[in-house]
Amino acid sequence: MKLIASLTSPYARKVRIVLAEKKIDCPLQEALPWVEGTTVPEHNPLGKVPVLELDDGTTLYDSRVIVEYLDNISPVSRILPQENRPLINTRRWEALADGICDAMVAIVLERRRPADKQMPEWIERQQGKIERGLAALSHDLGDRQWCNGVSYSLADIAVGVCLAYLDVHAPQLAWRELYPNLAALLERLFTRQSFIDTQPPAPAERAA
Ligand SMILES: N[C@@H](CCC(=O)N[C@@H](CS)C(=O)NCC(=O)O)C(=O)O
Repeated sequence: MKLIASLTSPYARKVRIVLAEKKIDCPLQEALPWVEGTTVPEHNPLGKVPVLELDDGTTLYDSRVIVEYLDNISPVSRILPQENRPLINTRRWEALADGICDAMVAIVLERRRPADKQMPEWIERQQGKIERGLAALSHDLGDRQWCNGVSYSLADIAVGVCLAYLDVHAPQLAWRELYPNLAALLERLFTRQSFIDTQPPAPAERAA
């Protein structure tokens, strides 16, 4: 089994954290989806990372499918609840956190276009998703220690990865002042080795 991923993708980071939490050994093959001649479409017709290649050559995508697969191949540190209601609740957190990342990625890509081709209304639309998404995350977390209330789960991993991604690409967003409960959650998450070990490379070292 190997993980095909970039070190900067928040979706790939979610998978890398799950691998670490579940103590699954899985080599990483670095692949950059945006560079000329990228090999990512050979593994995923959508041309996106992460992709998990199984020993029989089967490829799994996207990150949500991969994390479910990983949680089921090892009983160590289950990150998905077994019962339907808490499971769906966890998936809902993940959908929201991933959706905020989608909006941030869309802004990053738009800003890479020549200045005269960028669409401010498109960027504003994505910013609205991020702002409303953060407000919903904070509201739903309330004063609980973990997103699901009782224990650490995939919901916390997805939210933590999302907040850390915003820190890299939208440092001007004062989300910590607006939502101290999210700030406290991220601080708690960064005491975990899985979050520390999967930090993206500093901007100067970024390939893409
Ligand atoms: N929903 C997908 C999103 C994956 C995704 O958008 N990955 C980005 C990197 S952050 C990518 O590979 N984009 C290349 C493209 O869209 O062509 C997942 O969770 O895996």
